[in-house]
Amino acid sequence: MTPARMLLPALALLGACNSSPSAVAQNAAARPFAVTEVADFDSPWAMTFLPDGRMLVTEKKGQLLLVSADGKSSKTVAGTPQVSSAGQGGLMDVVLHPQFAANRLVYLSWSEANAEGLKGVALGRGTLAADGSKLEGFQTIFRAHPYVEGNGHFSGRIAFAPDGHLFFTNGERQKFTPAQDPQATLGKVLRLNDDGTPAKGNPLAAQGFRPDVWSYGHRNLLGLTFDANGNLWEQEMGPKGGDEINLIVAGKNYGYPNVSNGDHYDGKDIPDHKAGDGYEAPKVWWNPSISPGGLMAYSGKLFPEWKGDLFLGGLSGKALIRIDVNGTDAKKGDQWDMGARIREVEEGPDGAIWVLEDGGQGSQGRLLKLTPAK
Ligand SMILES: [Ca+2]
Ligand SMILES: [Ca+2]
Repeated sequence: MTPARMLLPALALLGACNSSPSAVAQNAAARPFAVTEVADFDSPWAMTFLPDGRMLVTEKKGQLLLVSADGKSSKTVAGTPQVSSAGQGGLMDVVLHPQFAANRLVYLSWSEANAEGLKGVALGRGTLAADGSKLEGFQTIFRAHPYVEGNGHFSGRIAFAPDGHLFFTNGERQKFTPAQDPQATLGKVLRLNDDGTPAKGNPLAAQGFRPDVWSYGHRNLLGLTFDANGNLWEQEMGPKGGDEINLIVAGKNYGYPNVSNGDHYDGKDIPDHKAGDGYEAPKVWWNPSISPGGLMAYSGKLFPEWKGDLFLGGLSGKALIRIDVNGTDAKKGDQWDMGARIREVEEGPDGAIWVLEDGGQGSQGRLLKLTPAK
C-alpha cells in the first residue's frame, strides 16, 4: 500500500472542497517572512532579474515590461512577438541568456496560432536595446510540433543548463497521448542549443524519437530549474490529485497518460506509479491538487536554512510552497497560505524571495518581495 492510498480516507473528506479555506488552513504555517508589495500587473506570467537589479515581467496578453528595481516605474519593451492570448495561452516565460551581460539576449515563450487556426507554443530571442526600449532582431527559433486545436497546456518554461544548453517544456495540449508519441514535442522536456536547434547527444534519438527530446510522458510542465548541483527539477500540473515535482533524468518516461498518482478529471482511473513499471515516479505529489506555478532553486543568503531547497507557487492552492531537497531526494517542506493564486517564484539579487500573483478575474497580480521576519 502506497502512502497515497493510505491517505485516501482522510483526503476523501477534503475532496469535495479542494480549495476551501479549511483545507488551506490545515497546511498553513506561521509565515517566517515579511511581505512587501512592490508593484502590480495585468495577469503576469513570469519574471526574471537583469544583472543591475531591474526586472523583466511578462503579462499574458502579450506585454513585456522592464521594471525598476524598486518596482515604482515600468515601461513596455517593444519588438515582442504577436501572441494568441486565450485560455491558458499568451506571452509566457522570460529568461536571460547565461552570457546576457555580454550579448543582451532575452528569450521569450508564447502561444500562437498558425494559418489554419491551430495553436502551439513557440520560443524566440532578441537583443535588449541599451536603453531597454525594445528587443532588436527578435526571431522565432523553435515551434512545438504539432500545432493542435485548443487553448490549454502549452507549458513553455525555459531553463539554461550550467553547460549552456537550453531546456524547454512543451505541454501535451490536453490531448493525452502525444506525451508518449516519439514524433511530437508535446508532453516533453526538450534540450536545445541556444539558437533553438536540437542539441547533440540527446538520449532518445536512437530509439526513433525526435532529436530534441530529453524526457517524455509529461502533462503540463509549468516550472523548470537547475539547482546548484546541476540537477534539473520540473513541476507539472497533473490530472486530479496528481500534481508533481520530478527530477528530470535524460531519456526517462514520466508516465503520462499511462500512469499517474492522480486520476482523470472526468473520474476515469489512471494506474498509480509503482516500482518496476518502467516509468519514472514523481519525487513529490499532491492530493488534493495545488495547481503549481513556477519553480525556483534557492541559493541566497537571506534565508540560509533554505539553501538548496525548491520553491513554487500554488494557483488553486493559493500558497507558497517549499520543497526540502537533499541531493536528488525531495520531500514536502512548508506550505504558506498567500491568499492569492501564485504563478511565479524568483530569487532576487540579495537573496529575497519574489513572487508574482496570477491576478485575473478583475484583480491585478501583485509582485511581492519576501524578506526574513524581524
Ligand atoms: Ca522566472
Ligand atoms: Ca492514479
